[in-house]
Amino acid sequence: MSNIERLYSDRAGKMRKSVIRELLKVAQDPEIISFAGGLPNPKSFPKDDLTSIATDIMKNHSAAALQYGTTQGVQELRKQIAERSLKEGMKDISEENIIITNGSQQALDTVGKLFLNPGDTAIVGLPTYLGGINAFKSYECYLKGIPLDEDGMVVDILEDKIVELLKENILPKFIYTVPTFQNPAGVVMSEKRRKQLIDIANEYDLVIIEDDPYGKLAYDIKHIKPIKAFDDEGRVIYMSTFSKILAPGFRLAWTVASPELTRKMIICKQALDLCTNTFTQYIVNEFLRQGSLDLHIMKICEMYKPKRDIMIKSIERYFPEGYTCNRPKGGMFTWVTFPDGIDTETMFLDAIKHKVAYVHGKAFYVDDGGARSLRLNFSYSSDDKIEEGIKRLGSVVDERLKKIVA
Ligand code: PMP
Ligand code: G9A
Repeated sequence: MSNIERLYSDRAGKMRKSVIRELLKVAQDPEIISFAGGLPNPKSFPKDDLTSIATDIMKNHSAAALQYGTTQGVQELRKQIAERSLKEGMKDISEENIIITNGSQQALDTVGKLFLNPGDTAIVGLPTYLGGINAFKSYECYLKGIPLDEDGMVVDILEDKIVELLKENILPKFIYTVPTFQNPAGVVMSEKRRKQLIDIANEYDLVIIEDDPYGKLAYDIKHIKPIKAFDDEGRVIYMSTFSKILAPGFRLAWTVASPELTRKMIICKQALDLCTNTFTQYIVNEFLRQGSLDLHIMKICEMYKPKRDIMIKSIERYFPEGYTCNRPKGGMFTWVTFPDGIDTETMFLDAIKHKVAYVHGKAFYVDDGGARSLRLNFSYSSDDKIEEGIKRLGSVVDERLKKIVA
């Protein structure tokens, strides 16, 4: 009889399964209306444009596009991303500051690999993206949470936390934040707080990981400057992705960082995959070169904004009183919190019986928070399914509340 488990690393024992990835299996049942995964709407994929670009690349550039590439990524694509980063206010950026990664998820893992020893501490906003938690936790670190309010991470509490940790001789390795249309809470960090965050990182000589997949999905506000735009000391690692603005199946994202950090991250990435998918880099490079991305993003926003509105209206119509819910100004998610007595994790089983899915709030916490909350994605489902799904969920909540009172 084999007992291979005894050979596993300590790290393997500490890894957590992604609740979202598990839910994707549940959501494959066509009868279930899924508000769970942060999936783009498949109708948004520009498949005709991508088909003609892919065909042309196969015909005319296959020797390079089907070959291994450099770890850092296709130079032309990095150049185009650098130009876009400059337009967003980031300073002194060229293709040398950019790495193309296999999704931002890989960038998160790379950051963990670069900074975290077993037993180290990093700081995250709470609630936060659970794929970030899982990536960092796999490096056997401790994560300390800082609460969010409607203006993003509460930086005063952050500073107190840093001081407290330093007094205990604990040096937090980095601060992880999703500042714009946050996953899961949908909030935007104010510009004032972005600047304060940079001041704090400068004062205590720390690194900030700015994870920004949703910044371009803006419905009610425009021109939000990334934190990286205020970074004069090269201590922000910015990351964004083509997953939410083009196609997650391409697995293409990028980091923007100082040359020194970029060099280090390239070495970390080499052991993971040698290089990012070359073929999809060629496709996206051409899509950008044709000037199609910004128009495409506008179309996505036109598709998602009404979905957000339908979801919020349906919540107001079908959820029993006592909940709080934000009206996100962009992104893909809204965050709902119910009165005491509701546990969204156990309620999930009832929801599945009623053929509707969400992600329970605890999944986005590193402490015992989030039990009364849940995250709802509004980009994936069709407009009529959004209303129907919220109606189903409303009756699930109603039944639960009645049981509590009884
Ligand atoms: N960060 C955040 C905040 C996300 O929401 C996601 C995907 N949902 C990712 C990173 C990973 O994105 P990808 O790997 O598809 O680029
Ligand atoms: O499918 C994934 O794991 C990416 C989606 C992330 C999310 O739902 O937050």
